[in-house]
Amino acid sequence: MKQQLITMCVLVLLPAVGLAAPNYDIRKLSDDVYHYPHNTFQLNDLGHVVWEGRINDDPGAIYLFNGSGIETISTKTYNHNPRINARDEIVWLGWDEAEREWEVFLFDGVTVSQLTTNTQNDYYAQINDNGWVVWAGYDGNDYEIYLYDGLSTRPITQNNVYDVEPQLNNSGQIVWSHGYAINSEYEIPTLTLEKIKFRNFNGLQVHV
Ligand SMILES: [Ca+2]
Ligand SMILES: [Ca+2]
Repeated sequence: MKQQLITMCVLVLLPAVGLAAPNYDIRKLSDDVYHYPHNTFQLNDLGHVVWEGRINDDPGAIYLFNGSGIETISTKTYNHNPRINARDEIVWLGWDEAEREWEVFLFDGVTVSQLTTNTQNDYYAQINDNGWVVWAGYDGNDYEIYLYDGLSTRPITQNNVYDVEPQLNNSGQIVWSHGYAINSEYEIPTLTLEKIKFRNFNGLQVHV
């Protein structure tokens, strides 16, 4: 699949003077943003931006524009898909080279911690403004939804079908794609195909 580099910019709307047209301040943040396959950057309500940069030819470092400067949150290679909340807390996926699978990492504004330590893939990490994190993790049989509430992690699902693509809001509600049984004829060749197939089967479920 084609890989694409884009330039990361942030636009700030400045107060208009009199009847003059609004002024815009466009600031270039980076020209090495990794844009594959998608969701490699995000803007929060503070006007701060997180993105996934590159180390050599690999996707890698996680960067944060904090309104005045750029912070390097992680320089580990193969970091991916950072998400930021309104408190500048960030989650992303980091590649575990030893086990060759993805883990979930959290930056709480001060330090980086690892929310998963297993030998299976974890995907789709999302964070709300309370610092709660959800993701989908493979349990050796199928995917389940997990929630970290700032103190501990617990499974939200426990079944024999694929549960993926979780999102959560600031009330702690979670929505995710609830897929087909593991004995289905379908495999999971890529994440892109996975999304389409799941939605064509059983639609969405909401956990309140
Ligand atoms: Ca993992
Ligand atoms: Ca499941």
